[in-house]
Amino acid sequence: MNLSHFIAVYAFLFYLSMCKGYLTTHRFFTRRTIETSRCRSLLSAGGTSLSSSASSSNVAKYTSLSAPVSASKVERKTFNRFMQIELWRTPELEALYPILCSIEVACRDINRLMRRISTDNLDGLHGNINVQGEDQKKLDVIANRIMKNALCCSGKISIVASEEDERPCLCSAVTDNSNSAFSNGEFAAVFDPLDGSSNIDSGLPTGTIFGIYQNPKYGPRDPLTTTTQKGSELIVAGYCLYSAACHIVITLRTGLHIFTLDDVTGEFYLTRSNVRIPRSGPIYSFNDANAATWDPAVNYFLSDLKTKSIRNKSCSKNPSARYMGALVADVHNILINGGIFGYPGSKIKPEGKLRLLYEANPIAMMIEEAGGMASNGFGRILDMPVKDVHQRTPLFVGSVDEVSELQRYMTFFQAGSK
Ligand code: FBP
Repeated sequence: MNLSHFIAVYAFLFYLSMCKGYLTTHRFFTRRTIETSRCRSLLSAGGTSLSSSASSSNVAKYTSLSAPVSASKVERKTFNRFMQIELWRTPELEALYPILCSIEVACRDINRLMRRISTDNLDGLHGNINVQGEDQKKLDVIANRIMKNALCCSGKISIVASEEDERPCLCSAVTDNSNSAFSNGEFAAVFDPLDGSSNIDSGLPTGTIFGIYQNPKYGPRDPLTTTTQKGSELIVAGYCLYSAACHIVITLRTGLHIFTLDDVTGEFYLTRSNVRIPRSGPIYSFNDANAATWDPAVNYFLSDLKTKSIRNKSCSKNPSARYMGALVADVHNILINGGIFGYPGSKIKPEGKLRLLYEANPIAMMIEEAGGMASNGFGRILDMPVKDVHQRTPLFVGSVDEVSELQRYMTFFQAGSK
């Protein structure tokens, strides 16, 4: 091979690589232009203008709505698929699957209604007073019906206890069907169908809280005994948050997992698994308006927290108050960012406002599963005996550093007052 041949071959190879480089860049820019124009048409449909800085990140995000299925979408696990695998791993809990599916369907239905409150005239009062002495909202009643039907029709639940009902009831009564499938279920469910009812009419976050117990193997299977088991007996606990996004947060005692509703596909997808709450965090969530009626220990704790004289090494951020008036929303914020939520007892109501069975217990189980702590100020919520379905308890829940500090203040000042 002489020099001219060598130069000719080299020139040809160089030409080839230039062609390849051009094609790739050309293909890249063409796709970017297509995506950007598709995104612009999507957003202009939504009447929003794109600032140049926002465009790149949003484009990628928005285009996922209508672009052909990208690799990541294929891998997303749906709630059902995740639960199938989870229960395959714990065969003794396999019977839970229809219950979990019915909870997912019920939460999706309630979420759909939450988004139609004003358009479908679902706001306002229903006209009844519930067992708590509260005016029932229309959606309290509807959500209660949706949850009861969904759980009882799973065929695995025999007894349900709801915040909105005076007494726990048999599923055969709920479904008005004496078919044994509705009374032989081996599980019982407790739930608050719509938590944060005071937020409904203003469209602020609300939620549904639920807990599942195994029916006692021996002894009477009467609704009261079955549903008034200690929180430590819960086998499933979860809540669904109806807010900017709709999340189901759930544990089967195998880690705490978050599923988010994709409004386009209508599916709940796993978005966070084995969630861990920060050991300490900046958020404190208390309804300060009641401070004058609280145990002084709570006020000392909060003032030291605010003045940073309680500062845990594991959190350098400044303390920050957040209170949304819905237990689910406030606890979800604490779960993600760390800190403490508290609804203390007061001089008028030493047992506080929140209900042990279907609010405090499920929340406590989830927070403990995420590495946090749940206390009534002096001890573990999950160890509290349940004497009555609508029994109330002071609740302090969140990061270990803050809740254990609160408990230390309560014990110290209580000891001091004796
Ligand atoms: P319900 O709405 O289910 O009755 O729940 C009680 C609740 O709304 C909690 O969600 C919330 O943490 C608390 O009461 C708010 O109470 P307050 O308005 O007294 O701060």
